[in-house]
Amino acid sequence: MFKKILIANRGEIALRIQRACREMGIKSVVVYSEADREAKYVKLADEAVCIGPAASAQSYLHMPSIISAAEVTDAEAIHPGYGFLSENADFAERVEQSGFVFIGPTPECIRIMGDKVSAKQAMIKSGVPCVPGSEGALPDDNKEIIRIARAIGYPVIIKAAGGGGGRGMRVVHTEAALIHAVQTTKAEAGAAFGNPAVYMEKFLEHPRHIEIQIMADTFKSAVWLGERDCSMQRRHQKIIEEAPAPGIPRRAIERIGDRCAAACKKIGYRGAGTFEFLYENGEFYFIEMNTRVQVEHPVTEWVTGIDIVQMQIRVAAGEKLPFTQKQVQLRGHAIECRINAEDPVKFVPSPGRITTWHPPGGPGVRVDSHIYAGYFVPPNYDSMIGKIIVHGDTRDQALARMRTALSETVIEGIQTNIPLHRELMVDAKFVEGGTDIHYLEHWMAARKQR
Ligand code: MV4
Repeated sequence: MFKKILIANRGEIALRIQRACREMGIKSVVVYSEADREAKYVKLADEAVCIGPAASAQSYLHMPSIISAAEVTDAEAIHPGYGFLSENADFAERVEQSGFVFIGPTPECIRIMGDKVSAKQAMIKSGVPCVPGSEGALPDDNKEIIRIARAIGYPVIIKAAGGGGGRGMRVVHTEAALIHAVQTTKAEAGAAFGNPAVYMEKFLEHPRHIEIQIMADTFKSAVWLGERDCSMQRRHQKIIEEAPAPGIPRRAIERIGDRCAAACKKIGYRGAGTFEFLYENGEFYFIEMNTRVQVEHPVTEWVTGIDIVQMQIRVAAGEKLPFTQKQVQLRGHAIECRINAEDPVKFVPSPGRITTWHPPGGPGVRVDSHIYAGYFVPPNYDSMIGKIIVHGDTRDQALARMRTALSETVIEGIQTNIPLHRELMVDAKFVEGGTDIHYLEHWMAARKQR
């Protein structure tokens, strides 16, 4: 096992990784920007290295500074967390070329999944069902593009190969709008991702976002750890996640989970990963794969009893997965609410100093957060400041526990989205379960009317 790991991230996930290291007897080095210098999790680490100014481009995204920090502290491995450099294949490559272990999949796997066209082709080859669409990138010939759209049937969606997570997409409802939409999406993709390639899919109008967590070792073992329902989102930012997904037959989930695990073996995947699906009319359609640990990993940890971050570290150190698919048993129900420092109505960020922090507690409540009374939320990064996760024997018990947890939580000095979560936890349709990806935005539009 590693003696020392460098954590190339900040905030709650840096603290989460640090906790995993401490539990495993591994020393941790945290890197920090000038904006994070005073944060308690930085002081709590065994070692801390300043890697530059507040701006991410000059610190958490600056590869030479991070690799130098690993060199001067004699770390053996680098954990990238989520966001920042976590899905940057060039970074993974430079980490390995500098003699460190990258805690994640190979640069080749990251690269394949980063290009959404090659990711989809890899999935089709591995037997994972995908949204019907173009075979690979769209050709230049307009007649051919029109023919492809007719074969798929309107509405269609044009997506950038270099996009993902909702960036670089355009829905097209009629043939009259098609060519202009393709050209515009290509131009934007070229400018934003340095890759003008786009592809086309049937546009699904009312899907749910269901994802499968997988974990693979370097000994050809790969397992899936259940699903998460992440449909409650706004502008591609998830705010509530839960496991299991309400109302989806277990057999259907098991079929798709087994396909994901088989695909991992086929492509030589290593570490933690997530297959994202759209789920509509009883069918799963692959859209993207994430090659990192995700914000919402705790809900899976709680229903499986598996520590995903520890498992990432073990697999990266060359250990075998200590369990088989049969030994993965799901128990109860978990729900996560992401706590953002933002105006609960207008959603504008609300950075500043937290004066009061009273976290919730009691049976079945977990809080993953780096905040404390006196903590300054910097304006330079994502507004998520932590997560409240609850578990119960049933979904109803988990919901009750989340309502209690949210009622106990006090954050003063900044605005947060906790009032929004309190409303959603008693919303009839959410309580019923199974709302689609558009539900929250429609709900908010209706709330505005009131
Ligand atoms: C889609 C889709 C409907 N049909 N693809 C948005 C993020 C990116 N991961 C893929 N996205 C979508 N792809 C087809 N063929 C609808 C979305 C989508 C979405 C997906 C997941 C979660 C939230 C979403 C919000 C709007 C659109």
